[in-house]
Amino acid sequence: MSEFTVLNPATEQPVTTVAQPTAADTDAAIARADAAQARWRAVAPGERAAMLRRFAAAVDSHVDELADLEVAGSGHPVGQARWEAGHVRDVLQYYSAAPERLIGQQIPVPGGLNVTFHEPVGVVGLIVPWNFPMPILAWGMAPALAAGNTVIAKPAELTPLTAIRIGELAAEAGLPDGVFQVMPGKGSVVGQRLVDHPAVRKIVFTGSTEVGREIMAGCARQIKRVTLELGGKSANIVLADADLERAAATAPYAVFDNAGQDCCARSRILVQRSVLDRFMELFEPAVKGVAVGDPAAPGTEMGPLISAAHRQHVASYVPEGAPVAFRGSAPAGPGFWFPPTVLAPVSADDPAYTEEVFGPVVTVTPVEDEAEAIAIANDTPYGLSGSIWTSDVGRAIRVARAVESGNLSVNSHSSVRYWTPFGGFKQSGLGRELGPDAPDAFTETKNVFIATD
Ligand code: TAP
Repeated sequence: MSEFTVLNPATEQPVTTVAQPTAADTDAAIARADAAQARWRAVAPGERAAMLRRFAAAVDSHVDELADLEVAGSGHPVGQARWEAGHVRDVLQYYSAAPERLIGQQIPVPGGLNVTFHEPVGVVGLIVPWNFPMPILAWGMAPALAAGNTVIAKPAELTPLTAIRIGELAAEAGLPDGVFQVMPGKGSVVGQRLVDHPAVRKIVFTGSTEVGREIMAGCARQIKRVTLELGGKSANIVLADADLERAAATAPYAVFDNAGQDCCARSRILVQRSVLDRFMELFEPAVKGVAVGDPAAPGTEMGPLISAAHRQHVASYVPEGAPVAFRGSAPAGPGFWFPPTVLAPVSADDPAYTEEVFGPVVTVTPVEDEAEAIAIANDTPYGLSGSIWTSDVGRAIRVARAVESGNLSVNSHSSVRYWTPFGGFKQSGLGRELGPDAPDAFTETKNVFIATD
């Protein structure tokens, strides 16, 4: 079995090595998951709920340990990493209520009784990217398990540590053998096998649109169920009647959080021309005030990028002569650092303006009015997220309804709340995660008619 060395992105030093499973190891895990599925779905709903609550409690008592692993292995600022570990607990807790609420329907029909059941789909393959290893794992794992499925999670090769630990905590909390397994390894080996193996009945994939397209094509061969959460190029629309102080103070965090490695990053700021100068005056100190540095230090707001290769990719969007309006700071020395960078004015064909950068780079573009803001916001193959700043309630609703995007926030930058559905329009994805209906995406509706005559 080969090994992968996990690097600390803030120091470039090795953290640990992780064994890489082969395709045959993956097949063995799928066989275990398949065998466990019949037993797991037969566990009484109340008992399944109790097991998920014990799993949540186990995560809760290891929040600091999980956060430290994410700081070391992914470079996330420790405050954010603690929030992420707590989020795993909360998502498990939320969906622990689902087993006892998988309620079907009784439908009036002639000649008998008609009822529907929500049956688990079976073995679920969960393919997770490196940018939010813990939250994205939880969004698939918790509702899938609650609905009676068994789950094999494949974390990104670069960031497997927290998923491996969460897998151990599941076992310690008493989840039966084979119900939840973590298979760190290459997408081209483990991930591909999950897509190709007929015993895996559903794939939940988060990652790039490019790989997502291949996964969807692979699933199509077996009519395998698939949920996709893909890229984004979201707009932060600041209209002239907005609270400019708040809009400018919060805009850096809407794109530089997680060093911009966020599918929901509002990487295109669209500002009504009449307030552009004032917005930029306020935005500059806000960008320069972002605390970039050691992720283990409590006050840090932004850490490094995930890898040297990714930093090179992000840097390609800011070539020599790029229209840099202003930049924040970044430490010198080892680590995959890249400073918060504001580009303005940008041309309409600048790749930084048209493509997902997935790094701390934002463009600022003037718009004449509401209509132009909507047109530009929608002029992208993506449609995941976005923000609208205005003090006019009617206008906020009008713009929110017109922007082709799955998750919008008004006078805030909220995207992901586990109580509400999350997912993308257009090439940002397929299906929804989270919210009260998430377990349904892991079930098949079965209709049963019982003759009474
Ligand atoms: P990808 O390269 O697409 O990788 C995502 C996951 O897929 C990784 O676990 C990867 O494994 C695996 N994978 C790669 N090739 C595969 C294959 N042929 N078959 C099965 N699995 C395969 O993305 P990334 O670089 O990790 O993440 C960045 C991208 O993801 C960005 O474009 C971002 O927008 C998007 N993203 C979207 C969202 C949402 S919620 N919409 C959230 C996070 C990220 P390896 O680690 O071995 O490559």
